Amino acid sequence: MLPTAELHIHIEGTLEPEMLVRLAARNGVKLPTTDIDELRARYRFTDLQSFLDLYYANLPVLRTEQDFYDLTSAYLARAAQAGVRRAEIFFDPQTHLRNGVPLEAVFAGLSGALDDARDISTDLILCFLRDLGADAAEETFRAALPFRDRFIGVGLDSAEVGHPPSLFREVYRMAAAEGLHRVAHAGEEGGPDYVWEALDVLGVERIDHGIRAMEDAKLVRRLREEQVPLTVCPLSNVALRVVGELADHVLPAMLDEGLLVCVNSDDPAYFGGYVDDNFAALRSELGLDDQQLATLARNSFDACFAPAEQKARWK
Ligand code: ES4
Ligand code: ZN
Repeated sequence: MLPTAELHIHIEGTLEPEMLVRLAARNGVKLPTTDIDELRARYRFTDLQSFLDLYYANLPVLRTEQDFYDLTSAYLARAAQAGVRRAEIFFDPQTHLRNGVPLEAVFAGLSGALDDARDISTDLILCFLRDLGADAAEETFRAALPFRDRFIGVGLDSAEVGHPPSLFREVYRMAAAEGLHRVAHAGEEGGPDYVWEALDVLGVERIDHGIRAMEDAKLVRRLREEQVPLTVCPLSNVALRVVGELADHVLPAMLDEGLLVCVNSDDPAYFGGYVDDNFAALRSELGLDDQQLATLARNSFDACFAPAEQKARWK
């Protein structure tokens, strides 16, 4: 197993159908079906929005601190098996607030599970839902400030097109002033202009996805010269039909261009696998060799926000 860091993982996207059914029963939440096979059959998508619709529809089963603890513990156990030594975990507080769960319960469950994970280095990144707009993001950020020491950065996710990074200039300025790291989803369904904006307007240190940056040669040069990390999620891109099939993926071209790309699972319960499954698919379906896979793993440690002495140990 190749040791790696996982830098693009939505904890809500690790909700396997079995856990969904267990939490629904525990909390008295009604599901359309409790048949695992039927639930899994619904995990099929035509685009990002069709995935997000199901992802948000499932999340009301998360109600208590214990639910967040159990979800996160299950991910960390599976990630350790996948060779993950370092995980920087996204969470979507706005979803849970909308579902009536207080931030205290979300943070307590997540950070409780991180504290109990002995074999894996972890931190949290708070994501704003871009389709809820900038005012909601700022309000969420202020509400999260009492928990400032529980997360190391902010991100931007959910429906991309029509919600460009530049709308979020102010909340990213507030996050920078707090000394937080900044990342953003860009260039998944949105074009290269979204990647430019994330860099120039939000000042992000990493781009999540970024595969459509390959359509803009000037942007590729910028990403290479500044060695901006790109957290690519191959199985996610296939599941959401951002690419036709894995054999068509631009990841090998990104490596050839000298970009700092790494491999991640995004929403593994929904997209057909964890980070080890992504690595295996890159080998079997894209023909990446040991050296290329090792480069991807090494890049992930370069790209992570852990202290330098920890990074040196992993590499
Ligand atoms: C997401 Cl794949 C993806 N893209 C954008 N937002 C997300 N939230 C969870 N998964
Ligand atoms: Zn994502």
